[in-house]
Amino acid sequence: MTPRYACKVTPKPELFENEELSMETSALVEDFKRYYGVYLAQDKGSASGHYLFHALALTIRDRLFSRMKQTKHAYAASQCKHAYYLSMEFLMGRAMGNAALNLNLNKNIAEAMHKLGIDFEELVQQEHDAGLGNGGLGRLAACFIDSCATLQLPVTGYGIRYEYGMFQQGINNGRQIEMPDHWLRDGNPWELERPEFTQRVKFGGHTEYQRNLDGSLSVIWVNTNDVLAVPYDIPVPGYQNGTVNKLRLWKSAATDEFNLEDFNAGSYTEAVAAKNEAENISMVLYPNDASENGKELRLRQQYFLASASLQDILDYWITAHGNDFSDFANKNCFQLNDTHPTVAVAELMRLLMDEHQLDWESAWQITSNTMAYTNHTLLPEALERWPVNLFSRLLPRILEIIYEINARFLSEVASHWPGDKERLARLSIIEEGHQQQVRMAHLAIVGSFSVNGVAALHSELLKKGLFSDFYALWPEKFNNKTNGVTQRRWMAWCNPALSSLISDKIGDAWLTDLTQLRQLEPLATDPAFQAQWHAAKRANKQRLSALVEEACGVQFNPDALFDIQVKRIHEYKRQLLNILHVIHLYDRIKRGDTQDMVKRCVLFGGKAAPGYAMAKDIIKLINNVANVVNNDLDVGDMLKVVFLPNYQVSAMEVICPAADLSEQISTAGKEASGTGNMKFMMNGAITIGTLDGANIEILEEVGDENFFLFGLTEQEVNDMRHHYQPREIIAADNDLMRVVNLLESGHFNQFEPGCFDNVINAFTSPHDPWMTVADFRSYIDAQAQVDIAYHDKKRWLTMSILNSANSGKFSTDRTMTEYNQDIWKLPQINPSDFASS
Ligand code: B1N
Repeated sequence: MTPRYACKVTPKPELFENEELSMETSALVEDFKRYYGVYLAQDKGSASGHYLFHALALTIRDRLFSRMKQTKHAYAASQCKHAYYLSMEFLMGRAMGNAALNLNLNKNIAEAMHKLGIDFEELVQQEHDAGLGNGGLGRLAACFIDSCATLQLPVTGYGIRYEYGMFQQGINNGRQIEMPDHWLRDGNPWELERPEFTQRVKFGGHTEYQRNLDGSLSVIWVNTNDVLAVPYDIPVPGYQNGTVNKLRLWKSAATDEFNLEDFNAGSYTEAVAAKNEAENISMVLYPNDASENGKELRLRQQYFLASASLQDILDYWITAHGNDFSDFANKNCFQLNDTHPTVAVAELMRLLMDEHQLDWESAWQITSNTMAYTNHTLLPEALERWPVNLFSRLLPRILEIIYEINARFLSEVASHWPGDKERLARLSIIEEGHQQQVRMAHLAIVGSFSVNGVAALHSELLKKGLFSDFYALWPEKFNNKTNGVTQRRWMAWCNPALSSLISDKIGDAWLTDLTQLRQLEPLATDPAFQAQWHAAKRANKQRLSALVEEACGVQFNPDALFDIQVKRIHEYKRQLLNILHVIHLYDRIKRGDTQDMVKRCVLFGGKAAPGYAMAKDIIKLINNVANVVNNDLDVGDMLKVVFLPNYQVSAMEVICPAADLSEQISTAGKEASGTGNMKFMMNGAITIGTLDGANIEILEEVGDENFFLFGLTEQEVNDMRHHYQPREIIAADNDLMRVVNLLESGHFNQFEPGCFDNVINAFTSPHDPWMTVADFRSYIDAQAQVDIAYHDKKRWLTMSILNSANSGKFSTDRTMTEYNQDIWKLPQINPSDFASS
């Protein structure tokens, strides 16, 4: 079994002094009993946490759905503009605690459960994470819709209801093993199936011209293999404001039309088996983060999401406006979460032209004024391209439309840069070559009125590099929207100790206006406040220690420095640099050179894409180093190292409140933004980091005396590339030489000789794109500064408080406000203003 992670909400004891229950608490008790005893047919003797969890979830769900209905009525009554967040991933994590907090039922529920002799904290841990995402991009989508609901913005999320989410990670002999995540096995109490809104999505077939009654020609897409898309709605509650928005996830299903030919030929079972192909579409999340998923099934998933969502939105429009689309672009906006749903550009054209008889110009006006594209990566391996022949087989009508979009676009390019053939080739949506490809990012930019990156540096690099030709053509489309995270989940819910301390001092306005935390600044050096801050942090460190002990069998000393790197395992994120530092510390301890060294507990966590061999080798290396270090008597508790298996949202809820040091050490220019960096900062961890992604903005907010900066800049990285000689750097640096010698001598793999050769060859090669060795010295020096700072408890606490105090910018409330002001332009709608009698 993979471990489950606890996240505690400790109700204050004074809650229970009054035996008299409030109306709300009594209602919760009654509803719970009814669900448990009647609906789930359990009695007191039943010991299964499963039923207790479900009874409480259903109790909470009633309250969510009634508000969701009111919110929907308010949006309809106001006839306001609406935005749709189209994303292949929504990494929601657990819902119960968040719902309790946002409905302001935390106290009542704890009270009601206490009355029934149930521990709310334990119940919360029964919930399986909804892991419908890989990492940052999917979790960002979840934080976005949380903030939109809190800001009372009419925004709906559209995604896929994968049967299997992100795989569960186990560790066997230091190596990652993957296990299926059948998260729906025990049922999902938070969703509501809406079969009446089922859509049909076409695949395959071919196109034909058809002459209309008026003599004009139109295109029909025929002989298709259709798949049904059945929606499931999940409530997205705002923070104590009556708004509950909706996340609509599509499940694929076969049509009832059996292949009659097969059936008549006696192949009944074969005909039924064909259903599999349809049902496969929403079966599994592709587990690749920031790298391409060039499989046919993936393109099917993308089109399935785009087509079902757009048809759903058009149906809703037609119910109110008939076939009049003149106001459609003023009332709708689609935000594309990376290129993954970008086929929506062509699909909206198809629906408007082929299904609703608009001409090209009108359809293009609508499409290019409603689509907005967010780019999340500069890594070339993550840029989506689909072979033209795959497109023509799977989506022939869509390919025709893409060709036409491209032809019209290229003629615009030709008149802008007459005679510039190379630029034409560079900009084209179709990449020529031995196999033609559709460049999805180009389709997204051409089809959208807004293109944004996710941190200041990233957005600048898009304009300067990857998209410079597009920027020259349409500078007005480009903008930056620095990412954020929701402080409701990432402070209030997961760090009650720190949150109640903060609220005691400055009130609780920070829950919806994170810049309020700045009021903590004057308290940063206050000894009494520091003592309370330290106590909260220490309690959180104990909570994490218990988890580490249970999952890894290693004891973390809560007074040691907690040094943490949790994120997907990827070479550009440089977990390798971190483990080289660990080996360096180990080497120093073995040499007796422990002057100024602090006790450290180093925690790694994260999943490697199943096909990414180097990332998996890095996991193995971390585990082997951990094994040697943790079992060396000379090391004692000076240094402990663990790889915590199965890192996921609910694990981060325990990890980030306990961190002292946040490792954000990617090669400059490679991490688009990062969002874990923000969760750590909010919870009072200090960052050791490079000038990359949102680190730069974190540094700007907190000041360089409260941040451990190291490493080459993006410019320096690119300059050094041409004359990079890691072996020379190693030879000139004694500490690094000793680390590399330890690795090459097989010290960490005595029973598996050679198993780290690939890793060693990669980082010592002059072609290492991640330049790990180039940043070693400056990283080690910055880590030595960390030790000096941690020795000085008062200084460290000041830094910690100032990090939290200056994290206000990194709330998704700010991010969403900017998306809304610059891109969506939605009104705020308060459902209570539209309450119907
Ligand atoms: O998106 C996050 C950023 O904070 C991270 O820096 C960035 O790496 C991440 C293909 C991706 N970029 N691209 C992906 C995910 C899944 C997939 O199939 C690419 N994820 C990011 C939020 O902006």
